[in-house]
Amino acid sequence: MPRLNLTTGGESHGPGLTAILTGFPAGLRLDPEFIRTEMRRRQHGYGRGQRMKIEVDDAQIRGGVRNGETLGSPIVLWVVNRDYKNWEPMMSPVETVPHRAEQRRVHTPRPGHADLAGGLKYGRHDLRDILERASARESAARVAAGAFAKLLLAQLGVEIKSGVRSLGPIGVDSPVPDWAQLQTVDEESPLRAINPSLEAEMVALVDRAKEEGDTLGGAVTVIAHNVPPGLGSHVQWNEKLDGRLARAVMSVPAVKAVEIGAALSAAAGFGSAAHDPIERKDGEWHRPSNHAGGLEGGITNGADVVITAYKKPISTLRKGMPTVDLDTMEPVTSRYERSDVTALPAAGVIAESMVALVLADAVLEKFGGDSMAQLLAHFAASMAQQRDWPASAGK
Ligand code: EPS
Repeated sequence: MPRLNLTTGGESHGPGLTAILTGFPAGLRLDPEFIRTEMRRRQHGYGRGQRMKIEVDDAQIRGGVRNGETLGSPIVLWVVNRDYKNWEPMMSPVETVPHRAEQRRVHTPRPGHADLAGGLKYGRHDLRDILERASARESAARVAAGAFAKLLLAQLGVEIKSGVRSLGPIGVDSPVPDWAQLQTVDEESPLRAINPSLEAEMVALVDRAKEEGDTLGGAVTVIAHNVPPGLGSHVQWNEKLDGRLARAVMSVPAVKAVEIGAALSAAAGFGSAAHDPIERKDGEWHRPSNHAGGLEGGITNGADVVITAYKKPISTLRKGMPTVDLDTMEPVTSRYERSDVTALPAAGVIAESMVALVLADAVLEKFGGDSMAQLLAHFAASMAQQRDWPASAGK
């Protein structure tokens, strides 16, 4: 991200998680209740494990904010792991624990998790040293930072929402949703399904997977509404906003594919069906469809930015998977470490946060400013110029 930078730190069962967000302008008034709600939204969802009953995630602000307003200095956030007390002293960063090596040491790498690749890379004796950081718990820190990005974007009128489009095989043929459909997603429903008529079937499938010791993935769609045209650029590969968004959304734990707009169906048909006609209505640019998902040439075109993330099933299965025991080098079944059956609704909230961070970064890149007042003034001037285009371009 050229303007913002987010670094997170912390292990799943360590004392807590830190997020440090730099490049954020001064003068944004915070809404603590909104930040809290975002953290709770990430914890919600049918199919989560016992951990979410232990944690009550909250982002404590440790820097970069004074009396409820950002200062322009690094925003420092701290999310406590309540579960840490159950893992002390084994997960203590400072205490030396006798026989630490034998305490819940992990030596059967789980297929699909970072265990084997991370163990090979970092040369650790205990795969817990890998899995503690690879755990999706880290995403709590991203959602905390993402709430700041969402609050910034809200000042420009940009809103972001998500919903579960499919779970396992249920809903795989659902069409790409639009903003109006996402507005109807019931935040309190078990799986935040976009099509509520699929919800009961989805819940039953989660129950079945749980009974069988298995896990599930699926697809979540995120839409950013009222995005100003002109974010990102066509001029250089790494400035294209579709690529920047795809990278950020792909980094959400277990996401293995990212689709912009209706890319999958577009790729299977003719160009005449894929592209969105250009119309001029009442002095405004109008597109009767949005197959492009709000991005053309790597630049936002004013339509809603639509991104679908495809998440593989969680890689910790109660029934285990074939693997090799690192102590004996013999084939065994992977050991079970408490986990979720599915975390799809949470993935939607994390993906929203990543989209918010990338869009906030692109907004700051285009409109600039060290304070919200400067940013909003530059934004208003730029939008006025765009409204008059092409006349404003002269001859
Ligand atoms: C998570 C916390 C973790 C997991 C989950 C996400 O808690 P624990 O490992 O203590 O049960 O529930 O992580 C994974 C599914 C994973 O594969 O890493 C959280 O806070 O989101």
